[in-house]
Amino acid sequence: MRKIIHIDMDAFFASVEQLDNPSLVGKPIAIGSPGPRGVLSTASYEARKFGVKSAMSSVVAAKKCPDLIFVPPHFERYKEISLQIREIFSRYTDIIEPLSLDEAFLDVTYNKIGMPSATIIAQSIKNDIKNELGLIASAGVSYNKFLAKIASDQDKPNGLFIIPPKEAEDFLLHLPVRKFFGVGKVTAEKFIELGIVSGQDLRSLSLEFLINHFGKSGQFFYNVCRGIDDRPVESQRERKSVAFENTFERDIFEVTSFHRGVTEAVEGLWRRYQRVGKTAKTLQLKVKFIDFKSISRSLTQLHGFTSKNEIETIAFQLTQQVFPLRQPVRLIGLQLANFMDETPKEVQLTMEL
Ligand code: TTP
Ligand code: MG
Repeated sequence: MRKIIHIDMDAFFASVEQLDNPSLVGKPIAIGSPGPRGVLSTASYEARKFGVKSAMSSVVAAKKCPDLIFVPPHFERYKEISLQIREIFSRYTDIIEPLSLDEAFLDVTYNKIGMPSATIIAQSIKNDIKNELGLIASAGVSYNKFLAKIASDQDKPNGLFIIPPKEAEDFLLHLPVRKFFGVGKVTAEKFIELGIVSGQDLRSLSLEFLINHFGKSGQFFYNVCRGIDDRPVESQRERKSVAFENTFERDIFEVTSFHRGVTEAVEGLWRRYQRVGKTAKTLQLKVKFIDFKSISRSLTQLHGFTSKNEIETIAFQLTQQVFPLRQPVRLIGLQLANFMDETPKEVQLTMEL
């Protein structure tokens, strides 16, 4: 039986800003621009009480929380702290798989301090992060990645949640499927359509049914709702790309809907890109048609993509290359790849004041 820890920092960007500017401590703050097109990266827990959260438009956020303080992001600083957090992890194990700047899986089955309890290690990591960096992390502990990831989210902020093997089954039966790691918006909607709400509902379905409805992910869902996930924590794995795909409920054919789809994909991609902490040089547009055939167009710029506007401009240039459409489209995807080796340039949110 393995011992896996998932660590996820609390309100990461916002907490770093509060750390660096004590006048923001205890206040509702949001990372992003207050302008009409601004979208929040995240918000402090003080702001979340008002319903303010990641990916919310700044205008909506300001309505929910009139005292909200907008703070521009400092990506270089988040990256620096992220490396310091990884140094702390490396005191306990070398099997570390970072998922983004603020979260990582650790396999501590065999660890550097010879500690048999993964819970004590998780507590110790949380203490190190608090004492040395002044930041709060939440931790999840279990026997596989899927459960550890869900566990770290259970008790936020400042959480430490353990799912022991004998409790996993019961825990999963009561878990809403939208909390299952790997369930995006489209899958969640599909689950709802099929009347699948809880882990228990999912468990009542046959492998055949799941594969028919969810393709390759069917096998994954079949396993994880039974607490089975054998994926190793991969320390060597380096992120090669970041992507966002938009599948449409109705196939689209005309330019306006296509453009709307691209704009949404840019928004989604930018949200993910900000968390990666690297600068990519290549943007690729993928279009999948109703016959499931796809085409892609890409563009490489040597100085890399550092703003949402830039991604949007190039995405629309690539869009021109796929028109006229030969048949209706069911999916639009955007991907950034070809990361720069050197320290990334400061990625900046376009300030729309
Ligand atoms: P998260 O771990 O999802 O969020 P969080 O750390 O702010 O809050 P918590 O974990 O306590 O719920 O993401 C980590 C950072 O990634 C977050 O601080 C900002 C950035 N981010 C975005 O820029 N856009 C997004 O949509 C999300 C979800 C995160
Ligand atoms: Mg976090």
